[in-house]
Amino acid sequence: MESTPDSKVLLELYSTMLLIRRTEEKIAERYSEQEMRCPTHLCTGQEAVPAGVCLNLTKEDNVLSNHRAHGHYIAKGGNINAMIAEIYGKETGCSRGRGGSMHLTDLSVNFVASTAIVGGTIPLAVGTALASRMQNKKDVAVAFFGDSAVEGGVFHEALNFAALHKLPVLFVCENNLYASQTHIRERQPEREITQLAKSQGIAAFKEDGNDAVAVYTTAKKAVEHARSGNGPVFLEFPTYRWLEHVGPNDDSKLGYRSEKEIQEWKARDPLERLKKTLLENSLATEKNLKSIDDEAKQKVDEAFRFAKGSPFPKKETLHDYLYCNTRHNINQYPVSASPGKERKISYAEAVREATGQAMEKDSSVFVIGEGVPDPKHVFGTTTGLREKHGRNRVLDMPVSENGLTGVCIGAALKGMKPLMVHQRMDFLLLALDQLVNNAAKWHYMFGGHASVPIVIRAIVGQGWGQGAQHSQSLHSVLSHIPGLKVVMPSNAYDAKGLLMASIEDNNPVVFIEHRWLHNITGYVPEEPYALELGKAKAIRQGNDLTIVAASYMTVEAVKAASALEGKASIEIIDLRTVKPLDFETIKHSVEKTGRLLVVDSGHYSGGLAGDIIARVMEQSFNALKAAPRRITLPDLPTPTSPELSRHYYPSRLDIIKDIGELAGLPAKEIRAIIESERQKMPEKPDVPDPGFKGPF
Ligand SMILES: Cc1ncc(C[n+]2csc(CCOP(=O)(O)OP(=O)(O)O)c2C)c(N)n1
Ligand SMILES: [Mg+2]
Repeated sequence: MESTPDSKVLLELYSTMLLIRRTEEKIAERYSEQEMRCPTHLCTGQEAVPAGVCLNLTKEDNVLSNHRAHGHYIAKGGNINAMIAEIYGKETGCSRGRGGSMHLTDLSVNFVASTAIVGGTIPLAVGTALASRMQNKKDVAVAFFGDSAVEGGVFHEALNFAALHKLPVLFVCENNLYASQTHIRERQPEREITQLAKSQGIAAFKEDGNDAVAVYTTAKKAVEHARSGNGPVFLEFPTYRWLEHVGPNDDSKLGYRSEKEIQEWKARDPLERLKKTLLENSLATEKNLKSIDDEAKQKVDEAFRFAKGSPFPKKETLHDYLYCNTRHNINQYPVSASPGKERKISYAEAVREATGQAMEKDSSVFVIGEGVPDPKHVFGTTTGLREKHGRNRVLDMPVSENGLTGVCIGAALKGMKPLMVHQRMDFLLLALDQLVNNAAKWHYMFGGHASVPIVIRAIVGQGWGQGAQHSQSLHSVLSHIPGLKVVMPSNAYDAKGLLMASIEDNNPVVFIEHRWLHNITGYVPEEPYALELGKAKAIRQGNDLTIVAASYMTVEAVKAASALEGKASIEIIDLRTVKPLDFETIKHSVEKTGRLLVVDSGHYSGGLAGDIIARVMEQSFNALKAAPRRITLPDLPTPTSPELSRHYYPSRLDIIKDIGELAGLPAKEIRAIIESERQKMPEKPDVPDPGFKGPF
């Protein structure tokens, strides 16, 4: 039999639970006034779990939660005035009114975040634990989630990684039997949820979630286990929410759960149970408990007064907190500087050198990715890094793209700088949830309170039979997402400078490398340097026509322009970063030349090329001498047959043809130039550069 915690602990448990209860009651009471205008998931009936778990934590321990977060926030010591102000959408809210009830944060007590995507913060909690480990700290992390979260892949990915690295994490499942209005038996087979964790080698326990003392004592042992370096623990606490899934109302008439069931659970009210224990054991008097209640009510009243009296964010601040500032510590090369002439290395070597130098300069940088330390070293871009920087900073990765992106985000939130590597951009698609819902949103959604300095390298493996799932160039998809930066260097010099800048940047950056560029050499200074993100570069000056290109298509554009030397004066703008887009440089060039050809390695519809042309039409229409054109991939998945690929991938030949038509050059001459260029191209036309030696 467990020894009962002392009266101080029990009274603390009671006052936290009561504060949560009174807060939720007041929200419910005021909700219909329509002053709180965001979805609000109340936890009335479930108070024992947050109170019992969090009472075992230190201020430094990290807590992450889900949509039903008020209890966790309060129990971790979050500022209740700021929480209510957040629900009211006020500037004084904990996320400055940008997040609402589902996006609470209070970093002063390491309540890291709550979010609206089921399961979404579980890997982040694991990431904060990874950061603690890397920083030699003793903090534990807690992920609170509901019973439906165990149905999602990211849950299993997070548990797998936490178990693999024996990270100090508590996975706390509040099993209230329902996901919205759907009973657990409609969603899960008849087995214990704890089995899921046990099968991953994780210690797992189930305890009555309406018994605050049981929750407290179970969590206490779990926290000790994790803090002592014995790895993660999974806790399931069956409990019950009294009110509707979202909103302030009783929903007993909706029909998805019976009145009898609700009444049975209400009879097991965790507050009443603890009150009974306190009184029966003479640990408190009715008077003591009344004064705790009065204090809770006072705090809640004050929080509502504060929230109602606070101002809304000013409309001028709508655009604030999209990106956070970065102060670069390494040399900033002006974009116009000519690169060092002393040494030529390949694009892949430039990426490796940038990574190694960033790791030397900043001990918070670590590299993680499938195959990063394996003998192929992600095509030579990570060779030697593990030997130099060790296993703790150069990690191989389970094949869990979404979960591990979440882990990296969590680590980034706690001061680490993860560099994640995907051998194929297609695999990044599995991580869109974490990348788009979390990394991209975080700074804005939490009112600028936190940033996610994460770099994700994604290699585009076009050609050589890569096929539909090993070749996609999805920069347009990513560019659509506010909050991300998307970088696409075309040469070794830019690759090094832009990667170093990306690693220093405090925002999430996707760094896209075209596989065909990896073996191309260029002049690269040996010392560390950073090139400004968001700045395009005119890499060739001209007056007749502007080509806008990025990544590998810049190479093709240069070859086309060289073939037309003396026939047309062509300016080439290498975008280098496609989000944020340096439209000013494009505009300036097009207003000079009057003709525009955009050459893009993405698809035709909804793409970067169409976006650039639309902006030119909007802003520089009168300067145009001809309708702008674009060369893109067709709107088709990639075929593998070399014969089909030849017609699928555009090349310098297509560029020459379009330039000829746009600039009104004699068709016969253009045909002759195309023919002569065709002779120079490699035998297998889907392998465009002789330096390219196949995919591996
Ligand atoms: C990935 C995802 N799918 C669907 C939803 C819609 N949704 C919001 S809450 C919820 C149910 C959550 O149930 P549970 O995890 O058991 O937590 P509870 O609400 O019971 O506390 C669902 C499905 C979502 N937010 N995220
Ligand atoms: Mg539930």
